[in-house]
Amino acid sequence: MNTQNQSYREWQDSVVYQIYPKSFCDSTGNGIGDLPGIISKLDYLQMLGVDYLWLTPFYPSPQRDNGYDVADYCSVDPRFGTMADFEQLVEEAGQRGMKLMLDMVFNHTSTDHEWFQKALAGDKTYQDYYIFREPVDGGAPTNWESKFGGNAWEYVPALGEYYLHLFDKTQADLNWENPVVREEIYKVVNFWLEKGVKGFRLDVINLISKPDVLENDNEGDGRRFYTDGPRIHEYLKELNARTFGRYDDVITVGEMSSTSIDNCIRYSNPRERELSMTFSFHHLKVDYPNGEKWKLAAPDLKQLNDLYSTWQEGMTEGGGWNALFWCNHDQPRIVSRLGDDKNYRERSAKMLGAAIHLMRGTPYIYQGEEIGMTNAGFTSLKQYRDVESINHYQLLSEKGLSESEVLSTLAERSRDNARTPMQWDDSQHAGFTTGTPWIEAAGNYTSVNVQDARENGDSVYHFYRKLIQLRKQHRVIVCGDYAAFEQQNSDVLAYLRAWQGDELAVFCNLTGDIQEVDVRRFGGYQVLVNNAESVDVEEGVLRLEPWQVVALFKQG
Ligand code: TEU
Repeated sequence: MNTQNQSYREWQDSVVYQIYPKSFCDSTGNGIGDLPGIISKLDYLQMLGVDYLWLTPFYPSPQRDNGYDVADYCSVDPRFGTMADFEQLVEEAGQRGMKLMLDMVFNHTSTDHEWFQKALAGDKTYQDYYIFREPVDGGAPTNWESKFGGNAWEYVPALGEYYLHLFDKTQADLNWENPVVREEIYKVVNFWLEKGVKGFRLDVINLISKPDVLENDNEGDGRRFYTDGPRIHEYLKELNARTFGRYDDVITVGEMSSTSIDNCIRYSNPRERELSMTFSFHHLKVDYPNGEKWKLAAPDLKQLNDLYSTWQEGMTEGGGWNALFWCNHDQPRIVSRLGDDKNYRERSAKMLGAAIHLMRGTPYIYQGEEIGMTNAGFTSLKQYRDVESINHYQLLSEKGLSESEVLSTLAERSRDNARTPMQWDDSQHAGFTTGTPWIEAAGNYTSVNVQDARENGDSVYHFYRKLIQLRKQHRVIVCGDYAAFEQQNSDVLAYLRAWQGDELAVFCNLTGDIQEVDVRRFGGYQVLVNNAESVDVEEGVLRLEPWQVVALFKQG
């Protein structure tokens, strides 16, 4: 695909850093991370070189789903600080050249939200803010399943009706068909725009449009009826026009569950005036046998290769824009999941970082990924905090798995793997808090921490700094097209980037074994990236060490 005629927007050489405030840095000693804690680490983030800071929800919430159950969209939960703290964060980040991206959870509210409380009290106006339905055959209106397990409807005896919750029963789905609800949403976005926010991450935004008629799904869990739903593009165009689309310096990213390339092109092609870019998750399901998250299997590397080719080439062809990521607050740590966090932790972490940072799109770094943080290593249910994980402990036990099988599954799949405290140094609780942390730190913080990473010039941290700098130095990384490098070995992720004569060839060994690639056509190219001691090319054959990444570059 020739990308010469595509125009590029200023933000497209940017990198976003995701902060999970609850686990980032606690300034008060109450064991919970907070906004002043983030402010205290802005120099570290500036040194890393990131452009946007995406904060997951810090709004008032009962914390049933760690803030994705919002009880008030336009204020700060006291456990995280005050609105003055937020305003200071915007100001001080701006002084360091960084902008704030906030997480907007518009598919559902907490059942503690005053809107839902008024609905429960019988106020018809507010009942129409949600999706209430009469029982069908004496039971739930449909057989749809919650993504956290169980049925997706909750019965309210006082009303004699059910309400829909695609997630936890304390997260009631909003009725986007109702124009009054949409107006409420626009007020929220404009409130934060007026606070100087320059980015928005839209939580499961492609689930907001439900069909007029809700029916049983006899082929699945119901997602085919509401995913990329009937009016989703209409809603996003209206949201864009009434809020962030009125600014030319605000970026948006939609979290798109179970979506398609065609939809993501429509969501992110600038001609559509919907969003700037999209998160899709297919590449993070290559270790889900038959798409089942709670079953363990080795990753399918051929599927991973194919997915990257189709999504990179497909989105480029259609003028869409990918968010590039491995980690977030819902995903296990990638160095544990796809790398080797025992024998090659730093090298495999660097390889995985380079694999996506040299692709076409906007890279997202999740807190701790830049120092190669690993999964939590929890061995007991009492260490877990995540509602989804705790639900599945019960569900897997009911399916007959033994205690050790259940705990082994949680240890690999739990979202808590990403939510352990950021590891700042080797002091107690990894320097995250002087109190008792709301969740235990991973046991390796004495050797895996920011202090060591900054002092070690060969650390994952300094490698990520270089990746971020390369994106700003070489337009081929931002603007270049993408083509899979034709080779039959799926244990190597290999691709080519080209832009106005510049060429970049990237070779990632996805395994702990030595791999060989024919690179005769790249003779004379310079080594731009290498995470091992040396680059071994003999007679046109590149010999990749375990977990080695090599990027070869030719100036046009
Ligand atoms: O995640 C939606 C989502 O698709 C994942 O949560 C996934 O379904 C879940 O982890 C089961 O594997 C967003 C937020 O990122 C997540 O933290 C929230 O729990 C969820 O929406 C509900 O708001």
